[in-house]
Amino acid sequence: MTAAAAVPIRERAANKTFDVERIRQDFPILRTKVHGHPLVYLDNAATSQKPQTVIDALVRYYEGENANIHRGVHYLSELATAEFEKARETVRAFVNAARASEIVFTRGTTEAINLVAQTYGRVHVGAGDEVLITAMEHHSNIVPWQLLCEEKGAKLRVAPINDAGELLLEEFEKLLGPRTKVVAVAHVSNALGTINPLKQMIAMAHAHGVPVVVDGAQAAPHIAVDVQELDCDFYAFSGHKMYGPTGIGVLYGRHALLEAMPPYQGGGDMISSVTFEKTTYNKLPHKFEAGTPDMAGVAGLKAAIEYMNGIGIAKIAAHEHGLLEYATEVVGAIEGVRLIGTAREKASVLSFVLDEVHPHDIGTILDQQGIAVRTGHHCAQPVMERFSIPATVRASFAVYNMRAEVDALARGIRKVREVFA
Ligand code: 7TS
Repeated sequence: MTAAAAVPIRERAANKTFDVERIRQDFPILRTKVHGHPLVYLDNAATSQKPQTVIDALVRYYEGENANIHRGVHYLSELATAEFEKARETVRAFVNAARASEIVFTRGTTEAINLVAQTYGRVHVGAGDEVLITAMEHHSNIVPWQLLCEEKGAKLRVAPINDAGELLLEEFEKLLGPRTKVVAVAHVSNALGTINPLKQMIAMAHAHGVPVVVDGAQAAPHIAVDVQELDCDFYAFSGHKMYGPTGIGVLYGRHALLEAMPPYQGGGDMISSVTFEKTTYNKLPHKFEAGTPDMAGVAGLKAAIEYMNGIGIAKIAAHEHGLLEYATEVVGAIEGVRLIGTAREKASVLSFVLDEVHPHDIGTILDQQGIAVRTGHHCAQPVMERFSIPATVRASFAVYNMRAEVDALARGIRKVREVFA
């Protein structure tokens, strides 16, 4: 065996130089012209674009593999089932779960969190109990817990953040107590870009015997995730934010917890046997996958993970971090710009406000120059309230973005200032 062959493919790829122009060729949509300008797509936190290999995987699925899974004895059904379970193994390796049966396919992060709230939550949270979240959560990691707390007469507690958008870890720890039954926290904030000190938070929660649900929607596309190293109990993420198709996502759950939880939805595939008197449930993870799943979406998600692995998550993270630092510098230097979210540890997201100009007006003027950003509250209204602003402009980066696009953004913002001068 040669020395090169001894190095895993993923690491070999990570050692190659990073060629963003080459990567851009993989994404057909990046050739789009918007109002006569090349598209500058900086709305990746909302959803990322898809490489050709992911688009091809969807086509390949429908052209050559489509059949319902886990039920047929015929060729196509067996092929589709095998591909589906291979994809589960790809996801397992991506987050380094101990077992493939800990990987549950869902519609996305939102459904994954609701699943935990409605199963684990409904069993373990009672009247007077508490669910602890943070002040930087997306609505998807607030409302499912609010619904649970309302139903059970429990209380939602919120750990505060500082002016930089960093969690106050000591306050978080103080809020953990005998009544805390679940901690639910973002790995990376979608509105601020803050990377939370998850390992410490999880250790603190576990010291109180409390399981931790991680909303990984904004982390999985950008930084390496290792659920065993984090020691988290649940980890949720969405395919569409990490170069995969829409409509598919993942819930990782610790085996013993998933095993003890009641099912989420009832239907086909999640059962072992059904009589009118009694139903017994299927083994993990099928117990949580009622009905025909998004088989094409799963094939696309597998292709997306393979695409990311081909580049290497370390390379992706380093490239995006470089862009974020550069953008922080050039956008931050524009007169009138106030950055929202200046944590020391950040990923992908640059949120800002500009003088008295409403973010929607900024977004509209940027769009005229082909620049796609998100404006609004980013489904994190409590974050806006924390900073006493109605909305921000948010640029969020992906592997295919370039420094030239950051320059275009900065030019666009200066243009907005001229228009409103
Ligand atoms: N959690 C976080 C941190 C998110 O950023 C999002 C989506 C979700 C959960 C929900 O993910 P879904 O795939 O189930 O919808 N965030 C955004 C955003 O920032 N802009 O549009 C969607």
